[in-house]
Amino acid sequence: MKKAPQFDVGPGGETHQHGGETLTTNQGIPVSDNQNSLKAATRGPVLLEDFVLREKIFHFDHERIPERIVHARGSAAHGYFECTDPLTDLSKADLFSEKGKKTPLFTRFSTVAGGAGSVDTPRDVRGFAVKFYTQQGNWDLVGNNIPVFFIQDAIKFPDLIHAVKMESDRGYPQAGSAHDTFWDFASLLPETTHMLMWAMSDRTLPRSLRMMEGFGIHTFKLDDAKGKSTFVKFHWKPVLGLQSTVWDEALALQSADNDYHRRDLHEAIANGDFPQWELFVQPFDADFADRLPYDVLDATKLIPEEVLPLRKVGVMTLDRNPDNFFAQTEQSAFCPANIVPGIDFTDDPLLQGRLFSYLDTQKSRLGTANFHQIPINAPKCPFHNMQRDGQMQMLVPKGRASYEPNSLAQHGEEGGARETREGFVTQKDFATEPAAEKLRMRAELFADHYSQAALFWKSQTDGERAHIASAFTFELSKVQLEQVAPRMIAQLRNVAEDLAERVAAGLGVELPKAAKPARAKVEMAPSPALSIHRNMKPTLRGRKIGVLISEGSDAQALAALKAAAKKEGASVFVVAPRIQNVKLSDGEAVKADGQLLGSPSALFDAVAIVLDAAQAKALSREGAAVKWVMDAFGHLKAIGSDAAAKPLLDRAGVEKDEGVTGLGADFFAAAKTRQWMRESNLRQLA
Ligand code: HDE
Repeated sequence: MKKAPQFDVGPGGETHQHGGETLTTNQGIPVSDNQNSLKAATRGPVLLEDFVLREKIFHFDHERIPERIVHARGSAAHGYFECTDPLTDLSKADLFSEKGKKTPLFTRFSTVAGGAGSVDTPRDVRGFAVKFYTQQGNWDLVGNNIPVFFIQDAIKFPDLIHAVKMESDRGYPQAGSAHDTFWDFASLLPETTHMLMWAMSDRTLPRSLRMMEGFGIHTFKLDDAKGKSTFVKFHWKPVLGLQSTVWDEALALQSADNDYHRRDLHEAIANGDFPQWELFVQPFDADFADRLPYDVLDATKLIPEEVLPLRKVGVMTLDRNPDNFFAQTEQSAFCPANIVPGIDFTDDPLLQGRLFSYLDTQKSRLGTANFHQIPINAPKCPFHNMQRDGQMQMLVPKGRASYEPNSLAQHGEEGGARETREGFVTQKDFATEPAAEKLRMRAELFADHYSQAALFWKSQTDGERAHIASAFTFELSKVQLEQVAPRMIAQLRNVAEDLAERVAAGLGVELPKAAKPARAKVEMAPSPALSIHRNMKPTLRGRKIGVLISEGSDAQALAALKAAAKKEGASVFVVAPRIQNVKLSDGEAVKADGQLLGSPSALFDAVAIVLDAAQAKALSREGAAVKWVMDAFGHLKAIGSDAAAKPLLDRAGVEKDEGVTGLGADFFAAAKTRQWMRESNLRQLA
């Protein structure tokens, strides 16, 4: 008989089924026929006795678990964190203790509003959750790609999410905030204003998960070995630099590739182009916090890098795709309460609410209090305690000691694990007074809703401001409740008059009276670090160049383009009207990577056109080719071509500018950035 399936433990501690050539049931019984159910006669009926059929269908019927109530759509990868600059002066956390120390981790990126099967590219905040498997237990830094949040107090979270998700009666829209209930809620809650500015900026349209920042958002604490605590904010910066798409391009991507971000992450890792982020901290003490005009326990506020510089701690590298989406990405269970000695919470009321929410949700999603035993969630250091039993218990705790204190060890039996001085200790919270009364209140400075929204606006380039004003206009244009847009614009007047005016003009409504602020705004100096345009890297690393070819394309020009792109660290995707057998000028028949109709230029960072004159003329009568070029121009991308492509460029309305180049070095220089100067001629932004 052939070998039965074997199980072993993978590099991440997961159990793999492998090696068995014989198909068996879950009980290990070899299966003789996987094509036909067991019937009483050739034409049936099917017999209840067919345990092979029943087991197979039973298991299939239970394949799904509840999706996450928020952040349902996500993509993840394994990797490691390498400490480059130890933090021993501030924290006793083991992962920050030594230069070169590596800690394995699992990172999941997500959108917030859409269901698990929704598209990757709606305008939405992105989750950025990292599970560090440290030697002192798991630390989950469950953050977002925006450094602030919509609300200040956990009690408003269900309202926020109910407002943004599909409307309760009609079940739409999926994955988008441009609808009545979201803006009804947001316009009534001025504390959302700062985050709305970010949400309406290009931060919510990332080009790639690999090209976005991440933030812990809340103020946390670091505890050193002597018991001293320091406040801290956590920041991730992508080594590839920040990069976003433009709105029209994001819309095009929704039809071009529903899995745009998931595919991009997976392919990059599969190709050995491992994405990396640097981890920074912003440490500060209580005196510093007291001097700020805002409250560091308010998650709608950030501390500009220019006010408090970042200190680098290490680098995260994602170098391994999940082996199985369900077992790892879907079953991963993050929890902000997973913390290790050396890192600690603060009294931020949003964080405090999160500390119990996530355990709860995992029980309802994964069905058992033993979800921590699922390999992706289990610590990679030893873990022992007196907890026992429960559904899906996978461990086999030995001995009688499931209580403590016990004296079994003194009498020669296994006594079980005990507490340690090295264990997690909550440091005295030096920031807040012990509560004199029990209050349902917020601290005074939480009432400042506009200072940092204005700071964000001031810190953007003109082009970015136009995008923000246009996004507000677009989203509010979708709102049918007439009271909402004026109410929102009334809030925006407290952020910046010109923003409010532009949105009102864009919607064609009268400028309403400004909303009465709960607290006067303070002036803050602009923070260039908050702009994407100012923080993009002029690089082709990690970027994709689309090349349009057809019959008779110049083989040499194509080869030269590919070689130059490779040198710059970019990948090349060849597009042709037909995939197979595209005969180049030298007679060689090549295979394209994608067909023109299914590979719109929105998928690429820059495009090149390598066509002979006859083909360029023929394609100028082909809608898909004209749109390919027109969109590349409209999405502010570099377009490289030679003179032969002119009929196609003309038909697509391409006007000569710095981004419309030949096929040589000029193309590669232009391709490293977006052609922002083009935008004001192309669309009427608010
Ligand atoms: Fe979450 N959040 N959240 N959240 N959150 C969840 O936990 C919740 C908040 C964030 O890739 C849920 O496992 C409450 C802020 C990410 O699996 C749930 C509050 C931030 C992820 C939950 C917040 C986040 C979640 C749903 C207000 C940025 C995805 C499924 C107090 C710092 C993690 C799950 C992953 C997931 C609750 C606010 C980020 C329901 C009650 C602020 C990245 O427990």
